Amino acid sequence: MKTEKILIIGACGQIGVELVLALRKLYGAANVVATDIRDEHPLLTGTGPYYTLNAMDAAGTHALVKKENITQIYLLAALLSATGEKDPGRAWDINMQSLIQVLDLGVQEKLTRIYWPSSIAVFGPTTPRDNTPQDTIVEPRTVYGISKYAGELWCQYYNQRWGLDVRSLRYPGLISWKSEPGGGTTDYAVEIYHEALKNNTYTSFLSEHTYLPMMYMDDAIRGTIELMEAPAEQMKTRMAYNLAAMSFSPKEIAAEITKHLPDFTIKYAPDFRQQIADGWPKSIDDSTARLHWGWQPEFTLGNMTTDMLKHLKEKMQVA
Ligand code: AKB
Repeated sequence: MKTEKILIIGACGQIGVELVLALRKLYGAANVVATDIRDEHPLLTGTGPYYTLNAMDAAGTHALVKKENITQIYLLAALLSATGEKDPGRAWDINMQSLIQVLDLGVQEKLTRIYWPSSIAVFGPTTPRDNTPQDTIVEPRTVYGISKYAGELWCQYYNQRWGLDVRSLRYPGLISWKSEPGGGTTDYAVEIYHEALKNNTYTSFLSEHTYLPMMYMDDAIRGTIELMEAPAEQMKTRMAYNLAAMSFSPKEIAAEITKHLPDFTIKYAPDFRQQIADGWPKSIDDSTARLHWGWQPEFTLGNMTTDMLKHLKEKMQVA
């Protein structure tokens, strides 16, 4: 068993739940301390230590780091793209303040490693949209994207100035069946599976040909852990790494679902999230992550859809 004591902030979100469970398998249940402002997620109950913690509470976070002898932090708490546009000031405060507090704690308490997620939202309408390179024009147009890009620069700054080992990935839209997303522009690609099984129809809030980069949660969790376990000398950038697996449109995911549920139908009613999606890449070039630390995705739209429907059927007790 590995010898780190890990604190997860934002453990009850879409990524947090699965990351906590995966890290507890690797590091031992007692060595992964889960926290969130919300009540404990039912899938975490009984699997290891849990505390209620507001990511904005610097003193509370510091006290917990001391009490639990924490050596690494994964900061996952954030407001995502769609929620962020409804209250930009709050999104900026939450996303930035929580990060800078954790980076300061990292320096003060000499933490061995910090993980903070970035996103494809750092890119904007002036970025090349096909196979978006690791280093390119970056002019985000959402407050979420601005906070993610500023956050990447802060991570790089703390690494260069204080040698803090902070690592980050630009996640695409993440698709999962265990825990649900909330407040993102890519959330349609999770909702569609639930609605297909419940009602055999789905109304997409993005138009039929809106291509976005996406990834199955299994790949995202494995990629995150592989990044965090890679030797420091392999981290040749301290901005976040582009990470990719697949790209598809609402029409294409619907066609894939129809292979399993032939009567499934889709309608389109684009809302304010269309404009956000239109400013993001259609596909991502992740060759730098592949080269530096060996990233390789495993899931495609086809095997992800088979897996999603199988697990959701069991979870939702659909025949
Ligand atoms: C969102 O849609 O806001 C997120 C993201 C791409 O970071 N899923």
